[in-house]
Amino acid sequence: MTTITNHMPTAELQALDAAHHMHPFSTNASLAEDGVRVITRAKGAYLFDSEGEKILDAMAGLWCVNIGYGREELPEVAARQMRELPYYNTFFKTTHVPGIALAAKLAELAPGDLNHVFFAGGGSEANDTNLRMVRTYWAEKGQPDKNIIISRENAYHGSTLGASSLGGMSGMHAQGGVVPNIHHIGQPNWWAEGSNMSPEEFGLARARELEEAILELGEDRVAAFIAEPVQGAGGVIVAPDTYWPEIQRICDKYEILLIADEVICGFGRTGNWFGSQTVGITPHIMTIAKGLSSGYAPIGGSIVCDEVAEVISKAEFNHGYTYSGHPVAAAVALENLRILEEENILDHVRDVAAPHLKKKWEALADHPLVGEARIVGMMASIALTPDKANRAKFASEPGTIGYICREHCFANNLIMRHVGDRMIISPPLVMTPADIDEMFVRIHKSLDEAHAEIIEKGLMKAAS
Ligand code: PXG
Repeated sequence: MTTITNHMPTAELQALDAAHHMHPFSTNASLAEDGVRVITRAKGAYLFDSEGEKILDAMAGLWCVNIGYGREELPEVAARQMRELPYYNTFFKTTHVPGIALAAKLAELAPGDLNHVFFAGGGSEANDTNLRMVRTYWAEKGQPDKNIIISRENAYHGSTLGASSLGGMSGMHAQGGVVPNIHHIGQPNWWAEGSNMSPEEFGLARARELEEAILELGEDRVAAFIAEPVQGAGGVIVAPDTYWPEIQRICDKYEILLIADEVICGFGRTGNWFGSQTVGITPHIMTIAKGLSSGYAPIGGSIVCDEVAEVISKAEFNHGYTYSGHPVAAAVALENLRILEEENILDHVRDVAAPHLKKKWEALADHPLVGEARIVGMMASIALTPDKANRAKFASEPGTIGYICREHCFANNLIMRHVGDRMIISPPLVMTPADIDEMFVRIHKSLDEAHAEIIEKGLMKAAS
């Protein structure tokens, strides 16, 4: 492999970055002070930085590099497609072969009658599509007032104004406002919010908030419910077992469209092609992105069921992106799906990687800093706590302890993220047991060091 090594010294790159590059979800002034890490290349589950450090990427980039870094087939396909047809649109009575082939392949992989694909550049755009699509669906059926979408607090559905309005991140709502007619119910986060209910009771109670909201808002006003099968960016929140069957019952009873946001859960992350299959739901629309191309090219979309697609097909749908179904991104995604399928990577997840990870992950609950340890397939979280018997929160500002822990991970060349005081991972699906063992060496070291620092600073204190 040829490697670009003749880049500028790290300090110069950092200075240029600080001067000109605005980073997402960051306080850019303090980033500029601290200096960013410059990632220069990657292979398998490992990143390399401009200082030559080798870093274990337990987040698969941003939950997306499912097949791992450095697969030669994808750049080859991309180069071939760029030479043949680098770009054309699908707007005006035209189409192209990669777009056709990818839509057909997704219809084959998706469960039930999810047979139609509307492409987007990523997950946020796809959720904006969904917002317009479900409202258009009910308007076409003569119910234009059936336009409220119910979502959940602490959900993440993307960063555009539409997608972030669907999401339940209050910090995002505060910057730039929200799209009207979106209503939020509570999230099924038993550890943080279950008070003295059992997980099963709490799962039912949180699902029934959907029914209560529908009854309060009016059945004739609610168009759809959107949710991630497992909340990702919210902290890998795994709902209690009672939750999803009740959600499905309520959507069926009140004829509410169910949108499963599969941007993280899709393409093997939970051990099935889609998280909906893992949690046992039948959505009308699935949002896809990330693992669709393993992050090698930006592409997302909505996979839509026969009924919704048929109704939409009768109207002119005034919606689309320049890069909807971009031929290079579509060709790369197809090649990624071929690798996932032909190399039986889902079997590897189910039979090898996820069971190995699960055994070790659940044992983390014995660590003095760790409360619950949750895992589904290859996405997992731990809740840090000063007092696990009482599921206590820390007295410090939320996120303080998680940040300390993350800094130790970073120093130990491990990318493990924090969301508040939860630590999360979502590693490449192709991790071997040896990679996983190496990851746990770094996790244990980081947790132990974080624990020592937290004690030393007098922060091992519960909120009153
Ligand atoms: N839905 C879900 C469930 C996501 O996780 C999106 C939609 C938006 O996709 P795009 O491709 O537009 O980014 C996402 C993206 C984090 C983090 O901090 C997570 C995402 C994006 C950025 C940061 O964990 N998920």
